[in-house]
Amino acid sequence: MLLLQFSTSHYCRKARLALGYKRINYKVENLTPGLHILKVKPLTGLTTLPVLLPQIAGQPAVIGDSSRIIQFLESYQPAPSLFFTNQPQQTEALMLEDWLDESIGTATRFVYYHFRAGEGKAIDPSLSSQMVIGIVRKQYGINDATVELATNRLETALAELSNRWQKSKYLVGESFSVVDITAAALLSPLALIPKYRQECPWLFERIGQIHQLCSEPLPPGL
Ligand SMILES: N[C@@H](CCC(=O)N[C@@H](CS)C(=O)NCC(=O)O)C(=O)O
Repeated sequence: MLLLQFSTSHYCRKARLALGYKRINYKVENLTPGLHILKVKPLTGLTTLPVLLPQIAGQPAVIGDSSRIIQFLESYQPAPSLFFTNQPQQTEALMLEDWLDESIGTATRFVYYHFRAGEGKAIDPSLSSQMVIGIVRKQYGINDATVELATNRLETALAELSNRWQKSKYLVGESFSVVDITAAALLSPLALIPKYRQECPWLFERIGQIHQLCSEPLPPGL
């Protein structure tokens, strides 16, 4: 299998964690932001990464979007499973995955790029890095007002995740699932931000454990 990705993207990390958890061999191709559209749009009709090319006879040629990639992996190789056979738990898992994807992964992006352009500029002050950060901020409309909204959304999310992860090893039910993988991947960029490191040690401990379980190198900062 071939995973088309941006090496630093937290959504691509989510797909890698799932591939690693299922012990599926794959290769990655790192694309250049901006130019990636030339390759990706004709394949999926979308502009986003990750995209998985299974390259296996009888399987779909192309799968875009991290959630659909995990659905495919689950049907291609059901064990170990990231889904639930219990229907209410499966519904809860898919709803939480969607909330993490659509709301919290985006909020993390806003807070992370705001940090990298300001307080965290020293992480990589080079012109090329700051140019990329500037382009991302413009593309997504990242500014003081939108970052404040994103920070509030993250606060609610962290309260909910703390509640669930401190009660049990798993965010839903009694087994490791797509929800644990999604939260670990999409919140991992916060590991570089001192405020979150100080306030949420439990989060980074769990992110570290999940990376180990999925044989994925730790994210920057951990
Ligand atoms: N819902 C998508 C979101 C993926 C996403 O936002 N990817 C970003 C990188 S973190 C991307 O490809 N952005 C480039 C673009 O939108 O042109 C998924 O889960 O795969």
